Amino acid sequence: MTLVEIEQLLDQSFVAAKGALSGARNAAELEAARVQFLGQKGFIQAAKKSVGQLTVVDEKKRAGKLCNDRDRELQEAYQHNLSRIEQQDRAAALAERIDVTLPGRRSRRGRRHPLTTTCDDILAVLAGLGFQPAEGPEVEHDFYNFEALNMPSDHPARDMQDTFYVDAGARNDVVLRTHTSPVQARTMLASGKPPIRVSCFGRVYRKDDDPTHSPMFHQIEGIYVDKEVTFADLKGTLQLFAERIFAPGVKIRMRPSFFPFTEPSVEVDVSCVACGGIGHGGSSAADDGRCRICKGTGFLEIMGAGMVDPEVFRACKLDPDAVTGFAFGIGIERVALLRYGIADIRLLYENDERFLSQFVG
Ligand code: 2NL
Repeated sequence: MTLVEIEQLLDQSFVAAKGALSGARNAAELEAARVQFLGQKGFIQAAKKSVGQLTVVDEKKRAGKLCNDRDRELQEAYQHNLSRIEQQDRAAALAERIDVTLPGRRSRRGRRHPLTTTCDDILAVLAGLGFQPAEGPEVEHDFYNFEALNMPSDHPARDMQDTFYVDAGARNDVVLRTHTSPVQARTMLASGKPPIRVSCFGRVYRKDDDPTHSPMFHQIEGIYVDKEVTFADLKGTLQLFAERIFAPGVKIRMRPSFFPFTEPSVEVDVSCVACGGIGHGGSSAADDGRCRICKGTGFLEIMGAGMVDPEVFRACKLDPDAVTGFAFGIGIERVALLRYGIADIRLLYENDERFLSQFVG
């Protein structure tokens, strides 16, 4: 290269090099520019090599000085920008640092849903009486949901109006369980050997939808099967159950009723928790003086119960001449509404934080 060519090279590349070294926005960009322009393969090094090949001493001096001037200026631009980027990175790191002296953010504690609390409490009382908790499928066969429970195919409770049928291809005998009884039927069939004492809980489904009925609700059923289980055993069990769920001293009352799976069948009431069974006066009295919880009757219906029907034992492969048993079914929503004085069942399903936060459970 001639002197003129070296000068041209230094002039042409200088502007781009200075722009890149001064304009790099971060450490990576700056390093790339340094390698490109100031590195071994950069134009400064190329120019310096050519200077060594010049033969005229005067030209060599001039070209050498120009090389060194350009080199120094670019090194300065590099150093200047490097300091700026380092400063910028330190500031960013500082901004991210955690101030351990700041007060912590309080995370709000969740609580159990009133239905969960009610269900857990009922299961705990039943466990204390020897009932083992059991669960089963919510999508059930007609056999376990109806047939095994003495509800043959022409039984009105199977009516399309009450039961959700599941589209199961060729089969037309798959339902959403309408009660938790199929779990007991399965338990009897699986165990085959009394004593059997289980509590079955979970979601059940019926084609109901109005202010007091939801198409999905929760049930707990209990069954006790053994030699010589009597109606007196049922009564004693339910008396103890009511006292533990509501309060010591509550009375229970049985009224004749009908269920396909029990004979005899009863409806079970407890004395009203609001008026103490009197039916009027006190803090629960409405304008007409009658208790607004029990509507003046002094009692609240909480469950259905009865002695297991012999036909149920037969369907579940137990000998009705050898064993007897009692069973009962509780609607959990109804008990929760009574316990907490909740007026509308829909509040239990809306998950409104303002409602749920009132329950300590
Ligand atoms: C109600 C009535 C009841 C049963 C459920 C039952 C289960 C088997 C055999 C016999 Cl496997 N009975 N369950 C018995 C009587 C009443 O529930 O109104 N529940 C909310």
